[in-house]
Amino acid sequence: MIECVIGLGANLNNPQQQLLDAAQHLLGEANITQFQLSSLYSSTPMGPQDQPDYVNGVAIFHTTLTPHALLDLLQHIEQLHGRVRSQHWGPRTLDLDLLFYGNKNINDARLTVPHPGILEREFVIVPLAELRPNYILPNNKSALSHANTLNLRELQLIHPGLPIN
Ligand code: ROI
Repeated sequence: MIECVIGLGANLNNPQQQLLDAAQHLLGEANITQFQLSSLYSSTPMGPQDQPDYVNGVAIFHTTLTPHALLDLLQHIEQLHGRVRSQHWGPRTLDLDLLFYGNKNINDARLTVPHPGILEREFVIVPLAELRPNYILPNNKSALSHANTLNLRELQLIHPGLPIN
């Protein structure tokens, strides 16, 4: 069993519901246990500003899936929710990013883990710090101490977390 952290994001078609549906899907997977979902936060877009605000959260769970099998599952769930891969850094109905896979480092054509953008993304670090304040990040700081160094921009809690099982 490996403990994984994923980031969830959406900014189209009722984004909060997209995230809750994705969480329900993951929760129902036979190869996933101990699933926890953070609170959901609204956040202003990083990157191009001519798009709606995002809803973001983080999920932590245990899995027996390999990293690539988990990536396949995440992409399958994105497809089910009608993800349109249009422009780079553009709006999307559902984005599921594999942030951490245990303490493994992965670098290949499909996967970079830990996810390279994590430290700059308050919409990832704050929900992670909520679930695991002592989670050690790639800069060797805890999630909570790193969260306290970030500009929180417009991050706002909009939905409480689900202590699912
Ligand atoms: N901005 C925010 N706030 N949240 C995201 O999930 C997000 N995802 C993206 C880009 C376009 C980088 N901006 C984002 O892919």
